[in-house]
Amino acid sequence: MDKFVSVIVTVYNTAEFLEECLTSVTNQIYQNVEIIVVNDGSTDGSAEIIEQFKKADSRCQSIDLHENHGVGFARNRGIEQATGEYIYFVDSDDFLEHRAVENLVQSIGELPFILGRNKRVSNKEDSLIEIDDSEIRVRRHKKLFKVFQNLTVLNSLFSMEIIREHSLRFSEETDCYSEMAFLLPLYIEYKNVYYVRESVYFLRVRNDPISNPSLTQLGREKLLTDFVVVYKQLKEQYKGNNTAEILLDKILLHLYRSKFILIMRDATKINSSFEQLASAMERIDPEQYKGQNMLVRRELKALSKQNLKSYKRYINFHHFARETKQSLSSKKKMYRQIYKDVFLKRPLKEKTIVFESFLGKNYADSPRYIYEYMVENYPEYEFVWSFNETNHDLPGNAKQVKRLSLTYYYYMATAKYWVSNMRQPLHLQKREGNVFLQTWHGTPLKKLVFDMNEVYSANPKYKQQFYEQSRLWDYLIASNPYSSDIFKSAFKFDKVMLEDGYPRNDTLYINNNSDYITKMKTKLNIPLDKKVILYAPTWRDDEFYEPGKYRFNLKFDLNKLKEKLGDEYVILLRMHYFIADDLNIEGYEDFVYNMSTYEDIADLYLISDILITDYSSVFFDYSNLRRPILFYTYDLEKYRDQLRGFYIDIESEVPGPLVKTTDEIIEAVLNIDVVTEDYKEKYDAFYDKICSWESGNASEKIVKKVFPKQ
Ligand code: C2G
Repeated sequence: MDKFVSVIVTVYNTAEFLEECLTSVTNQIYQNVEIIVVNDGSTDGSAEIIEQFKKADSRCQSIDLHENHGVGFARNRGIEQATGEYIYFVDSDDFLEHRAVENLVQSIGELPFILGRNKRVSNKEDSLIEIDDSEIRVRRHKKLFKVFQNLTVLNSLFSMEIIREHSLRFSEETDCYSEMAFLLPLYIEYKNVYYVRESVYFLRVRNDPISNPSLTQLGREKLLTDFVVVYKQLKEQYKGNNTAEILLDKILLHLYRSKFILIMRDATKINSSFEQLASAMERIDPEQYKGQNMLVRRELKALSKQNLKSYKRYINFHHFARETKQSLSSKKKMYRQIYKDVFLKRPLKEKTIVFESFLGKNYADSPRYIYEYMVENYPEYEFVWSFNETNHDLPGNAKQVKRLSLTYYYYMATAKYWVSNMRQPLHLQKREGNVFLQTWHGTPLKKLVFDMNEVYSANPKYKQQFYEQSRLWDYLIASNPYSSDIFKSAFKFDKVMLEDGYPRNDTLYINNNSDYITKMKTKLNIPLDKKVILYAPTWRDDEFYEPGKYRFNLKFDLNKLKEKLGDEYVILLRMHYFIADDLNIEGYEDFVYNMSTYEDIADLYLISDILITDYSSVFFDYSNLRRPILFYTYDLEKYRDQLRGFYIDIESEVPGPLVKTTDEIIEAVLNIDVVTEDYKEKYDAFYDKICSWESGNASEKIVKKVFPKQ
């Protein structure tokens, strides 16, 4: 076991992943390695991390390229410096299972190269796998082309002798597909390719392809451009070499069907991509596409003959046929198809507005107050509300449509205006003239989207999808300067920020009087002789049944609370709209009131004397009332340090005490006047920071900016 291995790690702006990557390399149980880290002109903190590893581990050395040249160039420099008998490549955003190299070295024997297993990971759990390597088996890949088409050199051990013999090098002209030049000679020469399942390499699926994409996330057009360069170059170089030409043609066909054809779905991109694709396709041997279906064969023929007109005819029909087939498979897909092919072609209704709050769950939040102002003052508009259940009680003559029904799609396609407090479904398209007023649903404490620094996420596409969805927003409401700054970075929002306060908070100024409060308490059957504590916590990212359905159980002792506070207070429980659990309050009916399904939390703010929350944005709004707030933060460390991260220092900046137990809650409530006095200064400062734009007429100001009158 004395084979000396050169591990080549190429780095370009991957500071957030690099430590995990290099740790996994230095911690390999196979120790007989040199680690050559090629810094390909990184401009983030990568260089410092590399230095730390060099200091800590004498096997680490680096090559500093000063300027970014691309991974092919960087790997070639690594090969030139390598002194090992074997080469092993690593990408600096990935990481290795600790036996990855060991299991390859053990298995390679006299083979010129051997492959391991690459596993994609998008969250921590994906990398927690059991590997049984009590018996390591070397297996032969049955389908040579299937391996080649992966076009990867990762988690493979290559003998240096073979690299020299075939002068294996990566292409340096392109960012993507530089591996083709390195791999092709091997696949021509060796018809048998072997692999070891027990060697595992983790390919990280990056969750922020907008701020820092990996090469494969650069987009299909970039992939096409680079592929065509490498393909043409290799076709020229291997002219007459039948095996090489077949492999190259197969790759082109494979990529056409899996990636490039999708570019051609977009009418605005066909013209520019056609030429590139055609210039590759005219070099393909028509024999190679005999196995394709008739429609694809026609497309390929049109491409190779540079006939754009007939290509467009075939490709449009191809996409139409595919979508129609899909649309027949479910009602949901059929609606989307009708939306796209029929409704979007109907004229835009200049005076129609679709409103939605909390994904159709409530008649609440800023869309509600904007609507109510418009019902009174803009009767010439047609109003539509999107709800999950169409039985809401609302003023005016709005049409209620069931979210994601055919009627919903009809209005989403034809209404000029959308007003919503959350993101819209990804498949909705914005058409010319359409105006989207995004109200958002809270001043942020918890870090949002692009400010979330998590390396793993529940949905690896979250950031990309958020980015796409938020590009459709024309107006965004920020209720205070603090939110305005955050939204610009967290959402990468650069259109019109409306800085007039929150429409949803107007009611806190208009209805903060005893008549309204008594009326509300009576309506909700809350005893008039009791003071009210509102408990409104947020949700936890890691406690869920399924996406969108979160768990919550009360973490305080209701018995104790009732015993100590029951004479003077009642408690209103208000769960976040993501919480699926139905809270059990049996036995506490005269003390605890479950208000989780009540439409609008603003009424609950108005009737309560004290708010207890945790990390929910509700306390920002509640502070408009200048009433006492307690922060029941029993899981602060976990929530702040592992799950989210905060924009403000919760321990020093919020306008109330952090309490961690039932006893501390009771203590604070019984001494609420003292708490109020103690926090007066902080509360005032907080109020100035958060509530200075609120005036009770945000709805009016915003409506006047967005909706033209007659
Ligand atoms: N909400 C509610 N009841 C709760 C919690 C929240 O009615 N128990 C409503 C409030 O209007 C609150 C909004 O939902 O402002 C957002 O809830 P948060 O708990 O702040 O959490 P989240 O939905 O993740 O939004 O910028 C704000 C963030 O996006 C937070």
